[in-house]
Amino acid sequence: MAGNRTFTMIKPDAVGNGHAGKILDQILEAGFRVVALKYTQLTDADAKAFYAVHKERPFYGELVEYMSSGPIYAAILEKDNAVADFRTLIGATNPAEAAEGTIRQRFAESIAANAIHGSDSDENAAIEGNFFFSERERH
Ligand code: RTP
Ligand code: MG
Repeated sequence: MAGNRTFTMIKPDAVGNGHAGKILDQILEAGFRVVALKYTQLTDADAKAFYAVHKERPFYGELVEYMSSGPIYAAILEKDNAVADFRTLIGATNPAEAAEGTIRQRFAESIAANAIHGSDSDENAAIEGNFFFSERERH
């Protein structure tokens, strides 16, 4: 069975620090299949649109600036129970609260520069995957 899907970004801090390979390795080791992958950089407008749900939050400006500050990897991942299992794998938003061995505990610098994104619902996983990948790029 193919399982279901989530969407992730390896964020600018983790790419800049050279952690992308180790993070991808941990994702694959955890049983996720990469069904789409690209190396790209968000423009200011892209980041504003992607994070529009957070536009009233106090950290929105900082988040948009940070997410457009350098290259990222964006990917669609497949696994049974993908959304929830991936959130467990990456750990809490604040790396100081992230469980031992999670991606954020291992690689994140701070609550803002926290290494990786994971969709929070099946619906958002589909919206976010479609934001980055055309129909031809996801199978
Ligand atoms: P993500 O969407 O990136 O997977 O993270 P999340 O669900 O764990 O956290 P969310 O509440 O959706 O926040 C999105 C991203 O905004 C940044 N943030 N900064 N400075 C702050 O207090 C703060 N709070 C959140 C983080 O980069 C977070 O991942
Ligand atoms: Mg979120």
